[in-house]
Amino acid sequence: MDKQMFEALSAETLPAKLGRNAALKKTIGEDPARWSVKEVGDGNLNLVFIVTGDKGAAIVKQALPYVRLVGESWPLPLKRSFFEYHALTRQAVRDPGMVPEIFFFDEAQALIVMEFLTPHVILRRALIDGRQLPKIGRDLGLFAARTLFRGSDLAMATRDKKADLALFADNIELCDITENLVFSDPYFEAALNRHTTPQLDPIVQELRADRDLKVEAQRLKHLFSAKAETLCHGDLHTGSVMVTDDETRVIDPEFAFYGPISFDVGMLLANFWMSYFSQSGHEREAGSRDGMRAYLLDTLETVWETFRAEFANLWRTERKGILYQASLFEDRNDPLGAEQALEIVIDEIWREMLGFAGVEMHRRILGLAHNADFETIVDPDRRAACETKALKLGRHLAVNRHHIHSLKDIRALAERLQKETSA
Ligand code: SR1
Ligand code: MG
Repeated sequence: MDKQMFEALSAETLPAKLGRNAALKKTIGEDPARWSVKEVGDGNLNLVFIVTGDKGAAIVKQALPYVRLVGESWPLPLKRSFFEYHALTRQAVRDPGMVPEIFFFDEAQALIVMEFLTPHVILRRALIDGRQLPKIGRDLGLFAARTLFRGSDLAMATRDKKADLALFADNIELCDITENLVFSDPYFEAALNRHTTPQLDPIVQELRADRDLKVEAQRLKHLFSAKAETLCHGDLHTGSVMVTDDETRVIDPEFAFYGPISFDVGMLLANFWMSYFSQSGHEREAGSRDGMRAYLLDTLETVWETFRAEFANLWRTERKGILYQASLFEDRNDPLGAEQALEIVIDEIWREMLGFAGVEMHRRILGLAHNADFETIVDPDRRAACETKALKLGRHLAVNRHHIHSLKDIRALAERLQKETSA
């Protein structure tokens, strides 16, 4: 392909345009005339092709110069592909085996050729179908702890951290999307907002008039924009995870940026809580998804407990970066000092994580980018009843996060909300 001029691929043009690509030929077969190509992108931004040949298959992911969900009226730079590539290479080192293998990257064409994960499915789809995946809680907890600890000032030397911070600082437009879509738009009449109407109108009014909530949302936005403590995935929801019963893989880190350790964890847990409240919109008869609901709450507890335990393990074994040097604690025969600091750091992550989870639940129901958990509930009354419960829990998490001490307490509230019959 022409190295300079960006050209968007199509299923028809791909074999001719990439027919001489060595990585693709090696993976799927030498003869492009025998390749079959299917465009499968169902995300908000990019083209995704499955290319199959005599030898196998690969994914070709290409960024478009605009937001696919909205169209050409919302331009978006191609460089997000560069950040996705660099985030994937770092995650592959920090938690081996958890992200797809990259075969080829072309910056000018904003194109990544990567491993085709099969028979994996998107975790969000599996949860909508009521599937209970046994490994995801532990795998995702480990992934979050390893990538977030190892990408932070706790593990990195100052030169490496600053260089990486500078590299990812240019992911401006995608951070701008999150700053607006997650932390501000849901709380006023932003042009692209939508919600289930008229059913949610009263609660939407209430949330937009909620001063405490708006202040908390802005404090969280402040953390997002100013607390550059680690390389975050940036969009870690259940649509960014692919699963089988035995394997978990994390995809799509194009929103990668240096931000709070708590951000990815909060986003992820929010998506399990939303799945929890959406289950009654998918069950054939009342109560038939009780087991699934319990599984989701158990799983999010496993994510958090695994994250916390692995973070503590890395704190004790890999804390060689800028912060909380061993020379102040362990090396001076004061390991308890390091433990005291660990407790404070984890507590701060916990309180921030709850807030990020709260606003993520709001924006997926009130903003531009909704999620399939709720969107696939066809009956609007039923959908609104599920969404209302998630909005209430989101408000509680965002506003009361400094006074919530355990996931057990949140579980009790979620179960109580679930039992409420009316919207
Ligand atoms: C305009 S982009 C909307 C959303 O899609 C991505 O997956 C991110 O979650 C973003 O907020
Ligand atoms: Mg994505």
